[in-house]
Amino acid sequence: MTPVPSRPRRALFAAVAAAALGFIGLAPAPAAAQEWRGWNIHAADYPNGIGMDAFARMVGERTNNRIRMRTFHSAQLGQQDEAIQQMRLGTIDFANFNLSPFNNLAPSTNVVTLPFLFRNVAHMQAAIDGPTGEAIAQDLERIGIISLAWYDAGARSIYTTRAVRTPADLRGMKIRVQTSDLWIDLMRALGANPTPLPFGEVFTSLQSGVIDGAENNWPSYESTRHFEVARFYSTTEHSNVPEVLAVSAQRWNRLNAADRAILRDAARESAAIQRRSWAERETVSRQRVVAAGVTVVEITDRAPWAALMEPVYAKYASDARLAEMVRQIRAMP
Ligand code: BDP
Repeated sequence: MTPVPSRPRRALFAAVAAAALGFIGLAPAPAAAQEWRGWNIHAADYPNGIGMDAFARMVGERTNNRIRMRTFHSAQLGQQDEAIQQMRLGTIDFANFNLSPFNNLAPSTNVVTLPFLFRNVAHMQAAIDGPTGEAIAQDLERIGIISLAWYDAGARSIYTTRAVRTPADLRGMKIRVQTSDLWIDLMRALGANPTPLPFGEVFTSLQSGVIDGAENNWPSYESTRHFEVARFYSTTEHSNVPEVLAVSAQRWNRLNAADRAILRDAARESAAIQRRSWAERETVSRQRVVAAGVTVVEITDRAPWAALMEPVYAKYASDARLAEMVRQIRAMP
């Protein structure tokens, strides 16, 4: 006869059984769980941070936490150039990058960086969501970076410590640029003295007078507080270079087709979230800096600026493949 467990023993038995069932039923198999580290240059509440966190959450939910993603915001894992190297080595698993730091590594990224190419953000989005984006994704894959979706970065304009109304006003001014040959030549063609620096060094460099200005969109100008030290924002809107939400090929190559589809879908959905948040933040950022007393120099006639860009096109868009990409972008309705 099987002895019936006494009351306390029955309770213990039930508790152990429940714990075992709970473990089997709820906890993910520990061996299969992956921890992914994400890099973000911006703060968590910036549109890109909001997009990346949404991406991570969706991937976690849809893989039952087999893929657990955590984004390290505010450049905790280093500046952009280092983060790109780390992605290629596989020590960072996913990230949101601006495409300009790829200019020297992936030729087609030069096309979307080119000055005064896109008529507006809608034009840029149509290009990057179409064949232009596919060409860039191919080039990035060759250097170990898998593009999943494209994030907005608005239009970039020049901001300075004294008012700039015409290219002549820029002559000899030290203007910070991202680390890219195209950016150096672009600033030179405008008559300025280009100074490549990591994003995180711009504030102190403005403060100490190492540079006289930089260029960026409204949200970056505001969130970095650069507006406190460079009080003039000239709406040159010279580049609409977009951004990528990407994963390391090291990780990607080990994923099965089903998980790849989960990541792609989540990335696209996160881009829709980022773009909505971007549109709102552009307005808010502009209002904030104006309220803080920044002088906005409205550039209404961009023709004199665009006219100076001819050498940049000659150098970066003359190769047959890139010239064709430019032609197709210009021909878009
Ligand atoms: C911001 C981009 C960021 C760049 C930064 C820069 O979102 O990725 O690092 O500009 O100018 O708009 O370095």
